[in-house]
Amino acid sequence: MLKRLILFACLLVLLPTTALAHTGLESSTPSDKETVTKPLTEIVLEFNTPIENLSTFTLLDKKGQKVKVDHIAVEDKVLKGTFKKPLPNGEYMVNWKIVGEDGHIIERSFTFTVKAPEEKKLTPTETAEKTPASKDNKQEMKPNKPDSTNNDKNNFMMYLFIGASLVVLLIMTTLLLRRGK
Ligand SMILES: [Cu+2]
Repeated sequence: MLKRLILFACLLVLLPTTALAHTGLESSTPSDKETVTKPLTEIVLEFNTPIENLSTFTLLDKKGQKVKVDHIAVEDKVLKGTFKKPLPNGEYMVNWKIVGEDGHIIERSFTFTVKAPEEKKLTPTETAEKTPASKDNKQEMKPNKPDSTNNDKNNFMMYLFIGASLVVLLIMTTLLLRRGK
């Protein structure tokens, strides 16, 4: 009886932790704040769990205008957008919105810059005098949603669950030990 109760209490502690491990972005190509120096025709986002088919992303340029993504596909953990033509040079923001394994909707964004040599302008002279990537171009585009908001909320809920479960466990053990004496 005692063993069973303790086992039950342990499960109480463990269950919420697994249930609350939300799906998150594992990696992306381009990655956050990356400057891509080759023609870019796809954006790939990899998550830490499989994601639902409803998952998608939008791409914005520096002015905040939507850039058309020709095709977006979800496969297991990967969300991939492809373009028929390479993206013009400039700064971009990816706003992704996915439905994770546990059914939670998670929204975040990241930025990247495309600075590929443009085919027409690529004369031998110009290739020779490649301008080094200036650093002041990188800034400006701040994600409209700070990455931390959702995470903080989720983490708080997780700690709340764990905390509550620990209290329950503690009370149960104390009661059981007392009764045993
Ligand atoms: Cu979740």
